[in-house]
Amino acid sequence: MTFLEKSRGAFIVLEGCDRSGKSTQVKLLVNRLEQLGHNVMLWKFPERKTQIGSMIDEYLKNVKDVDDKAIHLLFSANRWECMSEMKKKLLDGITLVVDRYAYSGVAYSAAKGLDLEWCKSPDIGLLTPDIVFFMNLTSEEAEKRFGFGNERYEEKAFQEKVRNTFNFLKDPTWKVLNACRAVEKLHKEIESLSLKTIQKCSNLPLKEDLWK
Ligand code: Z5A
Ligand code: MG
Repeated sequence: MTFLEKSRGAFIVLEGCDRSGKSTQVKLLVNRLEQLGHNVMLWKFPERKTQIGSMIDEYLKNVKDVDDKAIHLLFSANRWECMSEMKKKLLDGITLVVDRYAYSGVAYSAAKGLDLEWCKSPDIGLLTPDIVFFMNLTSEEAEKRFGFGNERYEEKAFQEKVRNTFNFLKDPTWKVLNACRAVEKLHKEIESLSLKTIQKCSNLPLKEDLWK
């Protein structure tokens, strides 16, 4: 644990299946928090700009095939390589609003049939979010949103398996939101819970104990 001499930022994560509105809400939240004068930054996983991230990008765009276990470890390594920078920003008082995290890592790999505990293991000990918003979208509503794209995983049967794994991973600290509602309604709820979280955790130590 890292003990604090000044206020730290909050570590806020949005998770959910494809098309559930994560990126839409992450952007709205960051803009709103900036308007309110908070020090805030948007972060997204995978972080495609690093060397590991570019291998992941090629995999997702079907440019390259990678063994299921190897790509799982690359997604995890991509989070680990960002940890020290994220930690520094949080300790500098910057709130991070993060689009997908280790829960996506486990949900997509376990949906391929990999053992759930094995999938969790490389991410054990990452920073634990202060709050996870889970965007809960029915598969019918997901299909209405722009159809599925060209990236790997964007296929209905696979998405059902991902949904089931997310349900299995859910813990009582998650805020499960009905993602079928209007963008603005969801935004208001996320904003209000985020502001409470920022206040609540400002003097608490960072936790580096995910799944420990
Ligand atoms: N992946 C993995 O396997 N392992 C890992 O460790 C990690 C990720 C971190 C890339 O993700 C892939 O990587 C992903 C998981 C895997 N696999 N897939 N497929 P990505 O995050 O880069 O994917 P994306 O391109 O950002 O899409 P997305 O996340 O699926 O979408 P979203 O961010 O949840 O939704 P959105 O872009 O905000 O909205 C989708 C559409 O719906 C858009 O037209 C919006 O205008 C509309 N929308 C949004 N909200 C609403 C509401 N409330 N009502 C109606 N319409 C709405
Ligand atoms: Mg997105």
